[in-house]
Amino acid sequence: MSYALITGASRGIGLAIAAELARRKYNLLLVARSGDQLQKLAQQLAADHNVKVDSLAVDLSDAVAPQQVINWCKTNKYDVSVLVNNAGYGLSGQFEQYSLTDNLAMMQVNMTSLVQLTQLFLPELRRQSRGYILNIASSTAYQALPGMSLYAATKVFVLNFSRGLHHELAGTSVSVTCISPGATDTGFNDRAQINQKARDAAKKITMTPDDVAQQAVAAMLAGKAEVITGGINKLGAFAAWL
Ligand code: NJP
Repeated sequence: MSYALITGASRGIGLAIAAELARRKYNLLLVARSGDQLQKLAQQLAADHNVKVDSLAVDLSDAVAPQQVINWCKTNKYDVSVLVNNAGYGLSGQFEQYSLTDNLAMMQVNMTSLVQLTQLFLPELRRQSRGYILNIASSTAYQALPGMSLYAATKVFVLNFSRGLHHELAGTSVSVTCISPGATDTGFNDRAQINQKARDAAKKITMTPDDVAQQAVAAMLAGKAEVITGGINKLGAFAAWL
């Protein structure tokens, strides 16, 4: 079996997707910044699922990181048939409170690295008998989100880029799926420092990362264009909390 490469695999939804793919006997390539954590997870996933797992510590806010990722795959002769663009984070609060440097770093991780990795890996995916791209957008891509304006905009980008590419590649051996999770119990909201009222409300509708991962991988393998986990009605409530 060839390899599935997952960005943001050190915890949360990315780790759950990695485990779900391992359960389906994909070998894994785990990518994130936390190298020690990735190595521990690689050992555990390999032992639990009897698959090959390797990891690479890179910072995807660095524009050269995607090239480092593909160089690593080429050097090690890893055939990649699944690319999961999951790494991402949210800055919350007023747009003006963040520096341009902070905002550009989030845009690099959430959007530009995703585009770079997609561009770099597409020829490799086309060489496989079947290739998949799974992009993680967000429930916030479907509505204006005061308090997380730029984060939500990066996810609109991911959603519409994925939709377009899905149609461009229709009829080829590569399919593109975009999943938009609703609130998921990963600690994302704590790290984004979303206000307590919103965090408390989110807890009431939160899914587990495993739920999201199962739906995401099933949709990807079925070649679906777009899936929202959590439900659109619940999304409407989210904007009002911020
Ligand atoms: O987030 P979290 P989730 N370079 O914080 C990695 C979207 N989403 O699993 O680098 C490389 O637990 C980070 O690893 P590390 C969300 O926008 C979520 O909840 O070691 N990697 C970690 O593995 C995101 O796109 C919810 O710190 C970087 C991972 O990314 C995706 O789902 C709702 C990095 C983040 O794990 C996963 O989110 C929704 C960098 N510079 C969409 N920065 C939700 N949780 O409620 C971060 O609609 N990472």
